[in-house]
Amino acid sequence: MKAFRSLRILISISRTATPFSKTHLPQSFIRRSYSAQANLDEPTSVNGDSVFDSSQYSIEDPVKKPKQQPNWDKGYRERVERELFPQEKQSSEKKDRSRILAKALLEAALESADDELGDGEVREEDQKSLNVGIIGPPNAGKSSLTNFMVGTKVAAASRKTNTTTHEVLGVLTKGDTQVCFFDTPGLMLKKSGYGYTDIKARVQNAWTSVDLFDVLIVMFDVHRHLTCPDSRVVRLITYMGEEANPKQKRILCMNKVDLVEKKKDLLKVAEEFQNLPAYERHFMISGLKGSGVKDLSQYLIDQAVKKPWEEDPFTMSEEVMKNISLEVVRERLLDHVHQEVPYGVEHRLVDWREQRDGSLRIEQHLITPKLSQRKILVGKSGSKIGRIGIEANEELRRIMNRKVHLILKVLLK
Ligand SMILES: Nc1nc2c(ncn2[C@@H]2O[C@H](COP(=O)(O)OP(=O)(O)OP(=O)(O)O)[C@@H](O)[C@H]2O)c(=O)[nH]1
Ligand SMILES: [Mg+2]
Repeated sequence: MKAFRSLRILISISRTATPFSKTHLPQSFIRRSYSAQANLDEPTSVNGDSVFDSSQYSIEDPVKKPKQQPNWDKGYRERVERELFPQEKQSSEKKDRSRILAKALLEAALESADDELGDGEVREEDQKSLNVGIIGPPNAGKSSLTNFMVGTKVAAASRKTNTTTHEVLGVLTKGDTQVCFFDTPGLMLKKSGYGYTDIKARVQNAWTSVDLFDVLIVMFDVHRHLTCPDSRVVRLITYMGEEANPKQKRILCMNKVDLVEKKKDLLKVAEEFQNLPAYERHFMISGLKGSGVKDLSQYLIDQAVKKPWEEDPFTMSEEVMKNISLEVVRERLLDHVHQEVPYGVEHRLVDWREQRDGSLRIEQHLITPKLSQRKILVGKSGSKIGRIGIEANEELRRIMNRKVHLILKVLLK
């Protein structure tokens, strides 16, 4: 595990005196963990309907991945490049030509070209990094922004609240700079300053190490705030903006501006939060549609300091990919299964294996506490879990740019 993440886990485990520390659950329990084997002490029964197995469906294969290429779908990245760095894209062809020429000249000048850097590679001493945490109330759009910035889906986003259940990492690498985004579960504060009981453990996890981020984005849904102001949200924003932290820059992001019809209403909200000393900047953005995100990403890139990158810019780590596989299925689960059912499901990754033909075998178990919930999740003759499986499988194939054999089993606790 990388240094920053390891440090955060250590700190979150060792801290017990935070405002949210009533629960003494070790933080490592709250983090998503992966087991290589199914937990066999589960008294579960499986029938044919409750299993989705993608090998029984014909799902189109992604284009074969050429060697030395990123292991995700480049289409997503290209869209981000277009949205966030448009001029650079336009002149890239010209740049390519000059790069080829410069490279040829350099090669001629150097006796040995052994230490030459490949395209996109940056010497460790020239690398810049920034760790950015995104916090805010449920449904503010934290995960949507993370996905947009990163250029691929790393976190589930849904109109339902409490979609994100644990911290998710997304990485943007541009030139010599790498920005690591940490998307967190929605935070809520009661008048007492404590988190709500049901989500306390998650809130605690997100808060214990909030100070470690170089930049903290506090985000809220400005459209919702204009239509029905929520005192809990105001409390959170105010609380986070009251005291400046000399080691951390905090910025306020008013999200979902695309939904606000009268743009002058945005000024009202900006005025409402203008006298909070801890916020260095305010941004009005649409994390879903991308407006304002270019300025935000440029601001973040400018904050980066000389520090070696923690993540490989070309290859998603297995840890990140495993997490994406769970997030993609969770998003589909929230799309297709309603009310409280998806929230009670225990979701486990039980097998992750590269097959000889280069494809990936992913097996996940969805464990429900009640038989009735299991039936809902399975659907008539397996129709619901089948739908979830097909959609998730298609998306995983696109994201991972390879054939994925997805198996979902719905089990009873
Ligand atoms: N119109 C619009 N919708 C948005 C925007 N950002 C997010 N959404 C939608 O808002 C809903 C919630 O988005 P998420 O990204 O899941 O929000 P979140 O803050 O991560 O939510 P939790 O994980 O539950 O805390 C989804 O339906 C998104 O599509 C935006 O800028 N504009
Ligand atoms: Mg989320």
